[in-house]
Amino acid sequence: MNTKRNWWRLVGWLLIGVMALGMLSACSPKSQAGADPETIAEATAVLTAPAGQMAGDIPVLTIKMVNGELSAPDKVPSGPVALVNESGLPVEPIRLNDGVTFEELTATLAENEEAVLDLISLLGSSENAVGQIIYDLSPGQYVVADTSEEGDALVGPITVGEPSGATPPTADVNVDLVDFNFAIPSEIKAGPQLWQINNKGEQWHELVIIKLDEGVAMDDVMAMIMSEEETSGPPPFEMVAMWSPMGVGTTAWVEWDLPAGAYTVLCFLPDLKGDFQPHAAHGMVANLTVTN
Ligand SMILES: [Cu+2]
Repeated sequence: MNTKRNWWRLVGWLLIGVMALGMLSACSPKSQAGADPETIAEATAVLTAPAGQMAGDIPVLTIKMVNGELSAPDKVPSGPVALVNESGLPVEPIRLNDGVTFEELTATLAENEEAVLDLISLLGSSENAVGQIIYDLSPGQYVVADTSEEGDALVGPITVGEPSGATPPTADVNVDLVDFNFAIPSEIKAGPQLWQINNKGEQWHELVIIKLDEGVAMDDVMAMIMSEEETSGPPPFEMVAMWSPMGVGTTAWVEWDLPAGAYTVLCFLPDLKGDFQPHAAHGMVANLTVTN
């Protein structure tokens, strides 16, 4: 018994990436059928991977595939932790809000997927990352979820405990996400650069880097985002890199290798505490020049 329900899609309406511009005009999230609790139970059955192998100074969280199931250690230290993903699937750690148990999460998934949003904080991830992503993990309970299109697996609970004392990486580019803006350098170097991304706002945020097509202005993109019309065809820009939604107070390090050029940085997430307009419409847009 293994119904393929993508529990991740319950937050899919929040993961408004460039691929889903048309969703921005939708006024409410679409509900999906419940996740199969047995699938989740199966996915959590294997917790055999060794914890705490060190990548330099920084402890690692290794995610593996064991007998077709995601496998994770049951404990890692707090502080900077490198995600070593050997599972072959795109995965992301997710923090359970204080007081929320793994059992409560899985039970809620089975009953009311939208309610899960009140139980968790996403940490973000990037498919464009060069090398390992490092998360600043605060103590608490975590799961790791398969974030692929067809994915439905979830492994946990992972307890994040005492601090390792590891030194956080030194970033080349430091970005704060706030309500509603980016504190970001206007110019950075081309080639591999380590970004430190901090959500210092009161809402979840994401960081999407796009390159506008020739002759397209940011106003055109905003008009498209704000349009009630169903959009068709490819968007008038190229998606260059993306850090997916991250919760309040979270920090992560990701290396991106951007070629020289002019880019736009923006956040498409809806203002859940306000008018549900995309954060970009409230000013969460910045220009970024990458130079050789
Ligand atoms: Cu935002």
